[in-house]
Amino acid sequence: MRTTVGIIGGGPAGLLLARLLHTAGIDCVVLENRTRDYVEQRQRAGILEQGTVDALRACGAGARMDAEGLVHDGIELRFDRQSHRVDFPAATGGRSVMVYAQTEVVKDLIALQLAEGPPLFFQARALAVEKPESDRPVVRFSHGGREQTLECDYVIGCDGFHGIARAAIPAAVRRTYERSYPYSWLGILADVPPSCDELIYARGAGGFALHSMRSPTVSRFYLQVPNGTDPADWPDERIWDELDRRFAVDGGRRLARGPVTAKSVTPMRSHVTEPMRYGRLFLAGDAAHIVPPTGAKGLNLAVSDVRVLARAFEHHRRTGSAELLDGYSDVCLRRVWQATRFSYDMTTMLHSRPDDDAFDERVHLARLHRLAASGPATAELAENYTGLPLEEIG
Ligand code: RFL
Ligand code: PHB
Repeated sequence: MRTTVGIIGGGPAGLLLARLLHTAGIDCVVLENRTRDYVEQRQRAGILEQGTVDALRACGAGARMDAEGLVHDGIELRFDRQSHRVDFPAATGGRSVMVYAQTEVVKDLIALQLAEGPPLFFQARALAVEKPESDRPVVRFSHGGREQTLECDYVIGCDGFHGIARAAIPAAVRRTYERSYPYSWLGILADVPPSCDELIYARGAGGFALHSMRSPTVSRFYLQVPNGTDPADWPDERIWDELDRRFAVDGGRRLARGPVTAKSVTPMRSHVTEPMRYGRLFLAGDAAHIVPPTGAKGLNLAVSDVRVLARAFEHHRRTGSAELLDGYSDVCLRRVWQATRFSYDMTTMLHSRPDDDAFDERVHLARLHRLAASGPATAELAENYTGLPLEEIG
């Protein structure tokens, strides 16, 4: 098989890139390891930045998002048994976010791609990227029980944190920066209307908790738990009791409870690989970087990477200049490090480390009080949460 751009991975990064290239008239092929059903059901992100929303609309994937997504103009911070609202439009000159699940974004992009192209193969597992430094890199993959090759002008690794593309950058060139955190998130989905209008991020007794939502009838919750936690140790009643404890505010009400339909534990990690390009191999999304989910940045970073990349391919096709392709890694990494810093700050401020003492606790609370009380501190959170504009990262 032969194509211009070979894309490994049919998650949000790979699917959106394929759509953007297709609308720019550049041919590509997507290889996805899993089945369509698996990819569409994988529970992950829920918050789309303004720029992500705009990009989905612009490429024709915004109709259901606009009909079913929930526009949110703020979040609530809870600590010290009190709640404080962060008003996004007031702090950012009008920006907001959209609550629309990653599962739905992926369904919309897959439906478009199967209807209009370019080719998308499920259960096609990339095995290796060969000759990335040459003009004709090759992806070796297995599909339909046999090994095949995809010859490309360019290869894009959109294959997530556990993919194979990153390893094709020689170790002598590749640098990684990592931080793991001494806690994980227990995430649940529940068939119950949300007990709030906006997301609640809480630093409560016993640690962090987050109240999010998927729709007017489905709620999503996360609880900080120790690393290595087995979800089986958290029966539903224990989860609801702990959520009530962590969200408790003076004069507040208990959460509405309902059937828990999914339960899983996610470790927290920061990881950045540099550079994001080697020869004709480019990395995008989780293949190049992971952030802890506290800042809701992972999916949005994947989207901004592929927007930058699609623009560079389109510019190359129109002008013959490789200037934007050459700048891809530097442009993306500036944004990636801003999101890494923001996610790190949100995570450390809102979680309790097992070794925190009373001094640490007071410092974390002081940071939160400052955030709630100061215009510039609030604006800093709001600008990062709603998403820094693509062009304005220095
Ligand atoms: P994905 O989604 O991991 O997709 C990679 C795809 O590549 C496939 N693949 C291969 N295909 C072929 N050959 C191979 N050898 C392959 N190896 C892998 C995989 O099957 C998969 O389909 O990466 P992508 O596209 O870069 O997208 C990144 C996002 O999925 C991720 O950053 C977010 O989910 C992170 N995240 C959040 N991001 C946000 O922006 N807002 C949020 O509110 C948010 N909440 C979250 C999150 C992630 C979470 N978890 C579970 C880590 C909440 C959680 C709990
Ligand atoms: C989610 O709804 O899954 C979600 C929302 C906000 C986050 C992380 C996850 O920061």
